[in-house]
Amino acid sequence: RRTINVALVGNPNCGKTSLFNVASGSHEHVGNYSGVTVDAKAGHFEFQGYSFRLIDLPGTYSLSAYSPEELYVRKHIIEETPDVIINVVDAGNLERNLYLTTQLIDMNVRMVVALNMYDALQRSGNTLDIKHLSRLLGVPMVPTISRTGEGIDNLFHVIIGLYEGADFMEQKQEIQNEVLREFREWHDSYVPDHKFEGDDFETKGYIRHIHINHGPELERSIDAVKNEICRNENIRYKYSTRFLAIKLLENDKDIEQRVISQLPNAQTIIQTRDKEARRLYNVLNEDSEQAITNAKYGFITGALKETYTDVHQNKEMFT
Ligand code: GDP
Ligand code: MG
Ligand code: K
Repeated sequence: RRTINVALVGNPNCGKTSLFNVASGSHEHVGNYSGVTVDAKAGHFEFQGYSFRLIDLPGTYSLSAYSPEELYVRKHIIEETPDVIINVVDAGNLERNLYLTTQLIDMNVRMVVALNMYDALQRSGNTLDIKHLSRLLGVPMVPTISRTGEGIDNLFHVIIGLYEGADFMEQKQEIQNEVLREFREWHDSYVPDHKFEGDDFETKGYIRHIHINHGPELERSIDAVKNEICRNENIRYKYSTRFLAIKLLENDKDIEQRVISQLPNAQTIIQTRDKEARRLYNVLNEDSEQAITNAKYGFITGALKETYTDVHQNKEMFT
């Protein structure tokens, strides 16, 4: 029986370790990383006839190369290639938490968002249109309360669906109904104009990968750098070349070193990056790293405007 490798990625204090404990039945200490050591805990468990290996990664706000935690998490994703990533998100702090989500989307990893601390969101009276936000991001989202364990089964049902992918329908007879129901529910809301049935599934595919749109100027530069990277036809990339292009435009030194040591046309790639960075500065009047950050927050703000209602803000409008 194959083991499904799953990694928990999310901001500090969003409930990763609590989720790890409740899913794996372990009793890891819930506390902040001291900052001195960076490591990850692994837990093993069985669910619905599947074996899982779950990794609790250190908390990060971003996937840049600015802290040991960020580098560690990124290295884990790139080198260990987990089958599915659980992006744990504090549902009460969406704007900040979804920034990391947009970077994971750039990496084109298979993932599900655990909308954790959902109890706090419910208590606040604020509302979130989960299905719509899930569609806008192109990522399935499952509300969870890792302190009590609510939603964790649903989360792992969706993970099984993601892992099984296109072969899932063929195997559906062998898979317990509960798994299929959860996954179908998510799928139907996720691709609303496409009903989940039979052969249709495989041809249309269920992963509707969405790029975060960074606006025309940035997208043009990302494409230019990406095209240069893709000239290496015989290189098989373990992760998204779009992610590489974005990281180069962010002046990410770690990715730059990887490109220089691994790609024969690194010099032309870096030259293209430099040329595009200068062009961007001229048209946008900000450096490319800042422009990318701003574009990502712009995307998040827009998505939340459509899906999130803050009761306190509404009240202010009437007083
Ligand atoms: P981590 O830093 O991401 O590993 O987060 P922890 O698992 O250490 O949790 C941080 C704090 O949030 C702890 O006090 C948890 O008890 C609490 N917590 C975790 N999940 C939930 C949840 O779903 N709801 C609520 N209300 N609190 C939670
Ligand atoms: Mg933790
Ligand atoms: K913590």
